[in-house]
Amino acid sequence: MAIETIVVPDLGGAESVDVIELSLAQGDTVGVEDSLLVLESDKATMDVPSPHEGQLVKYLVAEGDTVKVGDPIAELEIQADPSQEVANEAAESLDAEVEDAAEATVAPEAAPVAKIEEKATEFDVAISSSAVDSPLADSESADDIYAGPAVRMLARELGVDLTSVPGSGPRGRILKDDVNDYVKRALSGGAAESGQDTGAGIPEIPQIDFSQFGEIEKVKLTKIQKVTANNMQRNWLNVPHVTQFDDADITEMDSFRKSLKAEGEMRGVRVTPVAFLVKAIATALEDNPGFNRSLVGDGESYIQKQYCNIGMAVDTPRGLVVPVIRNASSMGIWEIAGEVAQLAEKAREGKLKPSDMQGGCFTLSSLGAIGGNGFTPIVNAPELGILGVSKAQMKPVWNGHDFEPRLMLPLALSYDHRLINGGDAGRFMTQIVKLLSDIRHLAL
Ligand code: CAO
Repeated sequence: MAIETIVVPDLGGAESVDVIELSLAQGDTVGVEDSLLVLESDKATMDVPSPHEGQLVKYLVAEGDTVKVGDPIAELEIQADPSQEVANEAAESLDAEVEDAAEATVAPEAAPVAKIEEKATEFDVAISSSAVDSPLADSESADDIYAGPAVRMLARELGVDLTSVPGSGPRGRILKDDVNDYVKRALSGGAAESGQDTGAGIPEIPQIDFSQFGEIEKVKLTKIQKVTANNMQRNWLNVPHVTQFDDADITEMDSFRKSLKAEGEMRGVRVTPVAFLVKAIATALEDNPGFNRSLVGDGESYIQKQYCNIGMAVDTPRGLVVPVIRNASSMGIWEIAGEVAQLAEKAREGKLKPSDMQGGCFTLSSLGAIGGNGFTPIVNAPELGILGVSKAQMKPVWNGHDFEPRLMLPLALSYDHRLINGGDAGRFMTQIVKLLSDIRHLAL
């Protein structure tokens, strides 16, 4: 037997990373490819797989440490002369990982040395993660959970459904302590009382054999549909929603928009009401910074964002995606209109990268081109608010003397009532209505 020191492998460009999880306990037996620990950079989490079969002597780092390429991280006791068979096995499985990682649009140069899980916090959270996630994931929904292999193993041992466990780690990552706390709460009957449990105790919808009523077909959900389903349920259960409604008089805005048609044709840009909505939201977000926050998982603090990125829900044949328009408050209407069209096209062609869908502060969901009088959108947590926009219609509006035909745009603002109160929402909505009703204010 010999002692082998394992070092931090090539990190695909990241200079230093944090150790966020030690996957084994001292003395544990480890197989080739088993995760030794999990590292986290600004953009990704990485499982560091064991290159050998053996036993963990000790870790040379602790959770929370910062490490760089080549730093020693663990000592393994291994056979002095590992068989060629084992080495081949490792090489083969690393090759397989490269393919998996490439499929998941993760930087290919980083894949041979560490399993990389790109981060995402919005509707897209698992689009990038599942194909390179832990081999221990044992169910389809488990693929989309932000947790490392050791946590998944612990959850499996304890029979815990990770979709019900709120994560307290960075960006909601589920930690071992979260699983243990969940079990403790469940055993003491306190899971529901704590207000944090999102799944336990909810009666299941009965499974029905529909074929008894007629011909049926069972169709697999797309990846995006599965991610959307999980995120919608998570957000619906976690966020105490309130939805506030108003109508904006966009008569002038729409005639100005139409007057831009010829210039738009020259520029190759079509200006729809969505460009004005993005601009109005970005302006209101800057003036109402309370909406540009996110609650921290510990419930003790919030993050105040100084940047202003607006997510835009796009309806695609594969499902709903939310690309992000960056720094929207500093953009003009032409620029925003171009960005809206470009992102919508990329979304429909399935060409959005995970990074195109990250970093949103607030979401716009416009069903204006489709129809409807109104709807109550679900907050895209950890954002605090979402504006649902329905179809503008000519309506008779009382001007103090007569009814006038005006083009009215129905708006619905859903917000997270944990951080936003009705007064905040009223001011935010009133400003959006004012900006859309008199777009000269957008220039101020
Ligand atoms: N009222 C009336 N007409 C509207 C409108 C509104 N609120 N919003 C857009 N329109 C019009 C546009 O002006 C355009 O008509 P013209 O070319 O004659 O001017 C037409 O509708 C088509 O718009 P579009 O859909 O091509 O482009 P858009 O910029 O309005 O919207 C996008 C882009 C990506 C937001 C939209 O295509 C989309 O995917 N919406 C769906 C979002 C969604 O699914 N939300 C639900 C999420 S929660 O389940």
